[in-house]
Amino acid sequence: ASRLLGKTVLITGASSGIGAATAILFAKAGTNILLLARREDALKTVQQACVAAHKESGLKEGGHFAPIQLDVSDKAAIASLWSKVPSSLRNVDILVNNAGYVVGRDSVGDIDESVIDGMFATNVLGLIAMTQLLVKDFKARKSGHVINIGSVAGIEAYVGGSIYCATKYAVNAFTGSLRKELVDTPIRVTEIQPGMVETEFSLVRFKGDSNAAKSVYVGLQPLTGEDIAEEIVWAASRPAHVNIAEQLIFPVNQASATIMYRAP
Ligand code: NDP
Ligand code: 8X3
Repeated sequence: ASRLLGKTVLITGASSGIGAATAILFAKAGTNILLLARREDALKTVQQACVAAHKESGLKEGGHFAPIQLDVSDKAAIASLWSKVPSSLRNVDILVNNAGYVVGRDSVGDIDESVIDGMFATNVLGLIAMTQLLVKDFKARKSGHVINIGSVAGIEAYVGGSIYCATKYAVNAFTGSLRKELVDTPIRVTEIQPGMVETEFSLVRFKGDSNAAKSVYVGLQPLTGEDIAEEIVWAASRPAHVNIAEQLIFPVNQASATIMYRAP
């Protein structure tokens, strides 16, 4: 973790779940963090948790946490991002493209057009726009690390997941091309591919229906945001010559997008 001291991390979707847990763990490791998401109040709560985690660490490096309200599907907002970032935090070392969501489990033919557009705008086009912005800097500074949050849904398509799976397959393809393009540079490109993680993900999928969200995890112990945060921070803290290319992580009772054991 000493390799992370004083680094600056940018995390999209830092207001809940995996992104929030990742911010807190990076804060403990002595980094500075740009916390991006749409919900400003939730971002401020995460910022406070980062301040507390950094204080508890006793480290003197890092400790600057800037909440920035930003919708990654808003290209104009991304284009003007630097105007909202304190000048001391403009040299980002690690980009964590984590913002993403799914709505519903509808079959092809029945899916609302706005749901399709929204998922692609955030999960794919937002991730690409953020990467374009940061990779330009990384190339100029000859350093940097892009960490994209893919999914088992980007490796295995499942019934009722057509659009979400298509977005995560797109993330996988984009990340693969990027790693190959950057092979002659010190810039690292990682894709983290979680299975079932209990966050606000299912609540968002089922439009706030908490019973439907809970039923996703019945009979098994899902991963937590903290479990994935550990993988992200671990990948970021490998020696500079080591690139964790891809990492697929399941709860112990999950073996594919659709194969899981649920205790009766
Ligand atoms: P959460 O719903 O808890 O977190 C999603 C985060 O993304 C929130 O902070 C949300 O913040 C943010 N977000 C959503 N849309 C936008 C947007 N347009 N602009 C900026 N921020 C946005 O779910 P998770 O933590 O589980 O999800 C994080 C990532 O992990 C996603 O990419 C998801 O696809 C992926 N993943 C999740 C799995 C799971 O089982 N939970 C499994 C595999 C992958 P806000 O609403 O404030 O904007
Ligand atoms: C989330 C995994 O399979 O629940 O990316 O859609 S899944």
